[in-house]
Amino acid sequence: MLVDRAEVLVTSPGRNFVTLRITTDDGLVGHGDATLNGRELAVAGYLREHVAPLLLGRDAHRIEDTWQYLYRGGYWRRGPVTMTAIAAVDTALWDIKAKAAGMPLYQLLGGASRQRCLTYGHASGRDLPELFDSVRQHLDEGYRAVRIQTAVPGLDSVYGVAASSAAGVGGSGRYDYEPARRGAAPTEETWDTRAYLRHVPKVFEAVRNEFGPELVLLHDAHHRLTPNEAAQLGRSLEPYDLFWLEDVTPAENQEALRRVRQQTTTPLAIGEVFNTVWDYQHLIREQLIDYVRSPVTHAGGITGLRRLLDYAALYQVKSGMHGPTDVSPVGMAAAVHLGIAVHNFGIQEHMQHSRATLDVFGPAHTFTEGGLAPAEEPGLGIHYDDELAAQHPYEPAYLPTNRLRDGTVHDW
Ligand code: CS2
Ligand code: MG
Repeated sequence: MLVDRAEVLVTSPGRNFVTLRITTDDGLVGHGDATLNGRELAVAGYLREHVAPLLLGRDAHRIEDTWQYLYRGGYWRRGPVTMTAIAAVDTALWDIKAKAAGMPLYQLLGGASRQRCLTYGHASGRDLPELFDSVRQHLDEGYRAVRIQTAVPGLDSVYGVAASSAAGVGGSGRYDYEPARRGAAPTEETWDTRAYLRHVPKVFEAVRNEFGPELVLLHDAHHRLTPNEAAQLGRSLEPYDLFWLEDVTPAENQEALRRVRQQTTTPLAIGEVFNTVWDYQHLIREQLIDYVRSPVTHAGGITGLRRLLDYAALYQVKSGMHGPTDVSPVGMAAAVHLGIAVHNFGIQEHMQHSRATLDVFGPAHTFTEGGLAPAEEPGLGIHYDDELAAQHPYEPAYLPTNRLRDGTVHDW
């Protein structure tokens, strides 16, 4: 079963997506997500110019060999562009192998370890009434866990907070927040850590008072704090029993988490911008975190992420795969197949895609009782509509940037 074609598909139904499609000489088709938010064309170019030509004529069954060939053979290893490109090839080949075997991918990965993958949704609000409204919306839809993001008094716009309910993805009327903005350059936001640290604990107190002790709550600090500020926040949120506090500090310096871990018992999740097990080595071995956030799409695919999760399992660290709208329905399908199979599954992020996106990708996984279950058909369960995709050409879009009040560039 040889690779006959490798196509790089770019479409923009509400937001930009890059997908790799591999077709074998006996007509089997596999898809892999290659979307890197705000840098989409870098991965598309890497695949089109440097990887697709190398795949033609290769044995599609040799997934591990192809992974190593692209990782070691590419000489320049790791990093978001390379590992997203490798992820797309890997996922497409696993899709094909599962179709060749006539079974859903999770069956090939060892079968189901649970009925469904618990997910969390994105609740946000500019004020408490909006936030409560957004939480109720998620509960009405069946979510059992919600991430809480809120505006900060004195700051115009903050990560994770929809400008209004009407601003929801594809005009959904939901408080969904799409971080990437179409345009020729990034928008610029202003950040103030002290204002944020004063405000967030009060919000969680109000949410607990309103919704009680059992609702599963999460929060994303989005890489903005120093280790000591992160320790402060973790400690101030302990009374509200968070499932996790995410990306408290950039963590390029993994040791920085020691300081946070020493100061607070609030569970920590890190890694959506990490691409290989090496980015986590100390974090996992010293159990400085409780959840790894890398998605299939950015961590070298099923092969790369499964290896990372196997390492994490040795230290009782669980999965918490990144699942915003910039992980395409292909990436989400792969996450659900892997998530339902691995033992050390923790939770799956599930920000809902727009109707336009779902129409293009036709994912067959299902959301019931607050969890995602994989499609019960051979492969990943993706039905990509070329005609619809062609109606949504790529448009430049960027993630915002951040500056402190004195103009200093800060982590967004
Ligand atoms: C976020 C993302 O979902 C999350 O946890 O950190 O929304 C992130 O900002 C985007 O994926 C960036 O592309
Ligand atoms: Mg995040």
